[in-house]
Amino acid sequence: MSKIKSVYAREILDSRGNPTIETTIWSDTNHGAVASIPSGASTGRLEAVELRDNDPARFDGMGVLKACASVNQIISKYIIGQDPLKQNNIDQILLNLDGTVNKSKLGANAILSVSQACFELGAACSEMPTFEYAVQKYGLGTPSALHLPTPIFNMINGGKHGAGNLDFQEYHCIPSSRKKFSDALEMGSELYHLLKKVLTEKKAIHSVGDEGGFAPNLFSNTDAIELLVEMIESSKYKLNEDVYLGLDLAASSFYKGNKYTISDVKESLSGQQLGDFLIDLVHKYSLLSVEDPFEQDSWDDWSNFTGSVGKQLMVVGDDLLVTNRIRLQEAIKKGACNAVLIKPNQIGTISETVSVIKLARQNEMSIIVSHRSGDTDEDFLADFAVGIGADFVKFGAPGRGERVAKYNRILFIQEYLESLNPQ
Ligand code: 2PG
Ligand code: MG
Repeated sequence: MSKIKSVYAREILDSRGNPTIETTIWSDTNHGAVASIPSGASTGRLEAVELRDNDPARFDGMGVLKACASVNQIISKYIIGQDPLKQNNIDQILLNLDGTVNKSKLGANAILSVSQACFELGAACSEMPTFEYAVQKYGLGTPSALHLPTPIFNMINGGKHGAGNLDFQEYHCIPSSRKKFSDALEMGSELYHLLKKVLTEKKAIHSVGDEGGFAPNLFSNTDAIELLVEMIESSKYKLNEDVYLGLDLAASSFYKGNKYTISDVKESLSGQQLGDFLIDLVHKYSLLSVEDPFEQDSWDDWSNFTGSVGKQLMVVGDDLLVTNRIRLQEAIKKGACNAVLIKPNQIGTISETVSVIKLARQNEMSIIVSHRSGDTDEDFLADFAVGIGADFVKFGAPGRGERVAKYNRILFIQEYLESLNPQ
C-alpha cells in the first residue's frame, strides 16, 4: 500500500489571467500528481463556494492564498499518511474537515484540488493511465477507440463569455456521434477556420471569447445560428447528418424581474414565451441540444419544455443542477431535463461527482463532462470523461491551449486504445 507523503498548494493563473489553485501530491513510493482547478463566469446560484481572498491589494481581490492555506495548513495534516487509492475515504475526510453544505469554510477550489490530485495519484500508484483507473474504479464505461465521448465545440461565444451583444452564451457545432473522435476533431478544426473566413468576409469582428469561440458583433442570437448554418453549408459537411447545432443559453444571465430580454424580439419574454421561441428554433434548425434554456429555479418552464421537445433533443441542466445529487433528484422527479452537465468544481469532490453521474445513468440521462470558461492546461477531465463513459465532452472551441489540451488528450487515448487492439 502506498501512503501520501506530502501535499502542497500554490497560486497560479488561469486562462483569464485570474489566480487559481494548483495542488501537488507525492506518495512514499515517489509517485506524484498535480491538479489545477478551473473557474466559471456564469456560475449557478447553488454551486459550491470558490474561496477567494477578497483582498483588494492583490489581483483585485481574486487571489486564492486563503484556499492555498486551507490545503497547506489544514487539509495536508489529515491527508498525509492516507492511502491515495481510497478515494471515498479521502473525500469523506475533506467533507468532514469543511463541515459546511457549500464548502465555504475551506473552499471548493481547495477541496477539489486535493480530491482530484489524490485521484491522479491513485492512478499513478496503480501504474495506469487516469482513464483506465476510473474505468476500473467505477465500472461505468468500457472505452474503445471507436466509442469515445463526442466533442461539443463552442464556435461562437456570447453572454458573459463574449463581446456583449449576443445574449445566448454558446453556439455549438456537434459532430455526429457515429464519427471517430479524431475525425470529429478534424471536422471541428476545419469548421472553426471556415467560420473565421465567413466572419471576415462579413466584416463582423472575429476576435475570440473566453472559451476560444469567436465573439462577433451580430444583431441577434438567430443571426449567430444562421451564420453557423451558412458556414456549414459552404463546407464539405452536411448539416444534421455530419454535424448538428446546439446552444447553451445560460438563461439566468439575461433574466430579470421574471422576464427574459433577448435581442431577437422587442418585448421581454415570459418563460412560456421564451419556451415557444425556443421550440421554433428547435424545429427550424433540428437542434441537437439546448442547455440552460431557463433560469435555474423556473422548474415549471423546464418541465414543460422537456415535456414538449425532450424526445427530440438533449435538454441539458447546468446551472439548474450544479452537479448536485439533490438538485438532480428534484429534476428527475419533475422531468425537468434529460441530460446533465458534469463540472466537478460545481460540487467539489470526485466521489460526489461520480455519485451524480451514477444517478444520471440509472435514469438514462445523457452525460456531458464540461470544462469552465476560466480553465488551465489541465487535461484530467479528458481522462475522467472517457473513464466514466461520458456521452459528450464540452471543452470549448478547437482552439486555445487550455481547450485543446483536453481534446488532444482524448486523441492520445484513442491512439493508445488502437495500439492495444491493432486492426
Ligand atoms: C457553461 C460554462 C462552461 P462557465 O455555462 O456551461 O462552458 O461556463 O464556466 O462560465 O460557467
Ligand atoms: Mg452552461
